[in-house]
Amino acid sequence: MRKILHVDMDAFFASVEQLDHPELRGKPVVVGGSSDRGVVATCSYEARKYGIHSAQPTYMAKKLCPNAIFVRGSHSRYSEVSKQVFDILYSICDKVQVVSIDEAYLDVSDLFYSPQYIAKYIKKRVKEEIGLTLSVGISYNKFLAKLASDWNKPDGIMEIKEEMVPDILRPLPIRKVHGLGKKSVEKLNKIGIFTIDDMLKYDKSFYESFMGKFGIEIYDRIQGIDDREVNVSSGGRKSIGTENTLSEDTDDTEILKNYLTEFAEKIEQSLSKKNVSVKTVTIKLKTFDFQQHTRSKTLTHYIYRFEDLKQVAHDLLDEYNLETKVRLIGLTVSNFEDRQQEQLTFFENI
Ligand code: TTP
Ligand code: MG
Repeated sequence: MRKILHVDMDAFFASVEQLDHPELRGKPVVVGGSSDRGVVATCSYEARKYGIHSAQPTYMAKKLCPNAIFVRGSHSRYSEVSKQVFDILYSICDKVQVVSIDEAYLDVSDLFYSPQYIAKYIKKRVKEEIGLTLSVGISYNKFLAKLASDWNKPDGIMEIKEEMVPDILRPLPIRKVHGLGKKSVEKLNKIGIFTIDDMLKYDKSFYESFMGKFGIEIYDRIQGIDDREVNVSSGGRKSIGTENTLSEDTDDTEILKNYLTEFAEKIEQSLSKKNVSVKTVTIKLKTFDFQQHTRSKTLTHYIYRFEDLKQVAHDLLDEYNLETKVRLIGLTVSNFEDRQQEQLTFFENI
């Protein structure tokens, strides 16, 4: 039995806005076209209480909650945070399939730790290193894991075990069947099929004639069967990094260097797990006014040892003329190379 996690950020765009603009925290925030002709991309959980939701016309959202704060949002910022989240996932597990800007599947079958433990660990790291919450679904296939991540949102963990199927599936509305499009849902509704229980009354051939080959897959799915693999996203991971928002803005280089030292230690561990070296080291600083600055160095040789990573990071900070206070500091490495080569030389030297 496989162990699959589905990770999905909570109210993603809206949560990033609340992270970057503390005055929005605890408030109904709507991200999307703020003109009346626009639609809602997403909204904070505070706004959902009023009935606001994704894809709803903005004018309707305004009617439901006139006090809601409407923001246009910044896609490049969301991509940046998304990358940070996925970097954490990649540092935990090699089998990560990114499926959208805020969700991914992980196949953790081969990891030593239990899926519950890994789920808690992911949540803790994303909360501590980025400042956001997410929900994790755990099960033995992708369909059930995705269903589970939606179960206890926000900030939830839910596991669907084999013995819970089919009882947990039966009462669900058919729109919860991942893969059933809006049109199919409407068609099925028209002939009196509203829940998975209703769906189960028809056999495989019905779905085959209804939807073709995909119908067979859907038929399996409503019984909790889903053999789809977690496909490691193409290109895989291009960098490893870690960063921290400081508890207090500072321009003290000693404090900042301590952070870089700590990050270099973490990165050394990740590099060792993957058995790779790197050639490019980047430091990132976000100043108190949210301006982001990066400084990067590509070396002529590959490194992976803590001391080397730390040294390059400290040098980069020294070269950077720190004139303003910093609110966030990060360290990233990229340009990977397998360490195999080095090990060979090591053995040859014995
Ligand atoms: P979702 O994961 O569907 O929604 P969410 O993260 O905002 O809320 P939650 O998961 O807690 O229910 O989508 C992720 C992001 O994708 C979302 O923050 C904004 C964007 N999005 C749109 O722009 N338009 C849409 O119609 C939807 C559904 C999402
Ligand atoms: Mg989400």
